[in-house]
Amino acid sequence: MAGSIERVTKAAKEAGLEIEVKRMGASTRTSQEAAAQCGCSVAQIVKSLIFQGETSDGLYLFLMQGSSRLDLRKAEALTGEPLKRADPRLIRERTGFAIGGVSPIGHMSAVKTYAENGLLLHETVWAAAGAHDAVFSARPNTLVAAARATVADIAE
Ligand code: 5CA
Repeated sequence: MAGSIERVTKAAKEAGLEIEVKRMGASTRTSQEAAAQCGCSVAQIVKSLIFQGETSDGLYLFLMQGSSRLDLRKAEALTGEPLKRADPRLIRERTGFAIGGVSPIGHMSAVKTYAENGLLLHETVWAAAGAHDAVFSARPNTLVAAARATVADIAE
């Protein structure tokens, strides 16, 4: 999507996070593909999962290790409402990102964000930068701060 990478770069800058967006020239749509391209473990890939509140209609972003699965019950306990997977078209409309390129930062409108505590165990993590072949690396604590994410135990 036009301007998506620029939005990520701008959001990083505004949060005081220095990032270098890398176009890999091959798909980084999935955690496995991204790990292969980045030469890191799947756990070091940040999955950006978007869910929608059944009651509020609002979107939530869950930042997970690539190797983890979101525990929906834990997630719903945090959000205080039942959650469902957001429709890809809705994700595009509200965040400005297409599935496979959803970034932890730079959304068109603010999204309430939670981060898996296990992400902080890594020295470096890699996240999507707004396109299906674009990534950036960061220290997890600075990325979590830039995303204004609440760190929690949300993995299965
Ligand atoms: N670029 C990589 C990592 S840097 C990436 O975006 N990975 S991801 O895990 O954050 O994004 C893919 C995720 O999108 C999948 O794990 C899946 O949870 C979600 N997804 C895939 N297809 C759909 C769909 N049809 N509807 C909603 N979510 C989907």
